Amino acid sequence: YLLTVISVPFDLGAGLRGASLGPDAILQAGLARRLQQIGHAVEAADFVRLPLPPTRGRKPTPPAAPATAQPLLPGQASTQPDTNANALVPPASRLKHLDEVAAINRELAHQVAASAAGGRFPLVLGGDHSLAIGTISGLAQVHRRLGVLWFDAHSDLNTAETSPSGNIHGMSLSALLGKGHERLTQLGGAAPKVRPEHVVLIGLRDLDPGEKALIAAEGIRCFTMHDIDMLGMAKVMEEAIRIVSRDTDGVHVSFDIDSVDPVEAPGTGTPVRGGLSYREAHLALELLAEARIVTSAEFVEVNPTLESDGRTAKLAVDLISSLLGETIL
Ligand code: DIR
Ligand code: MN
Ligand code: MN
Ligand code: MN
Repeated sequence: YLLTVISVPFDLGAGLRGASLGPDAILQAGLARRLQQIGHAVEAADFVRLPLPPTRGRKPTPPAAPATAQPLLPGQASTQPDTNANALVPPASRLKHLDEVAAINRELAHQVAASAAGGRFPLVLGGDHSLAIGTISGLAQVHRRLGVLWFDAHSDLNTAETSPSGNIHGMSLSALLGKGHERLTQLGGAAPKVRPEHVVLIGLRDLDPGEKALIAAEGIRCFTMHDIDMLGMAKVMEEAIRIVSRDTDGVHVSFDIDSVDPVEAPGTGTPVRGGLSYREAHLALELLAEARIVTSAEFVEVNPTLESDGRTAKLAVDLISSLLGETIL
């Protein structure tokens, strides 16, 4: 591969700060040297680092809530009528840091599209998972029918209406499927960026009610931790590879490090027990490397502030290496 390694130190899509330090932690854990050992020629010019979007301060004070607003219970959709004008547009207050998320993702879509259009393999280092909106929107400019493998403890299929948190990293996949706020769905091109039949989710174990409803309504293929326990990762990947390579012209791996069990990946903002083992995660990516179908990838949600020994960034380097062809023998 001719790689473009795109670092995006951005974390305003997540509920906790700190994933912005993920790219540097992954680079400091020795990514470049490992890629060279595998045989990829990576030069300084192949490493791009996005600047943070211009903001009026990292944490602007949110506008005061209207006096009639009721606090939302987790998972409860608002029953309040939207008093400001258009009831079809969810109040921006339920999409935290929408301006910043939109700005960074516009720039990321640009960079990814340029890399992919030049026949290169874009490798995005996050940053939080809201960045998938920019990555995949950029890829959609080059791949008309992109397959997506989404490794995650969560499904990231909320919208402003269903989100219990307002954090956009929990809404990125729905936005890419054309569901949600138009500033996310229309970013970097017309919606949808991917079709539900070309998407596979792997590692799921923490879903919100609205996400389950969307999975059922759209018929999105999911391999939950239960399925992985029952079938084994080899069988899961055989099926997943078949789905994402059928009638597609490229395959993207969107890897949320919280898909891996917190024992191996404690440095992440929303850890959930019962995740992929070290070997299950590696086997999945090794099988993808063997299948030679992957054309781009992103590794997100590494938050080095939540651990002391850097093991999650090191894990990310190991996983990226497996995806890009490192073998045991
Ligand atoms: C939750 C958590 N479903 C939300 N999502 C996370 O806020 O929408 N996604 N952590 O990675
Ligand atoms: Mn903001
Ligand atoms: Mn995610
Ligand atoms: Mn997640």
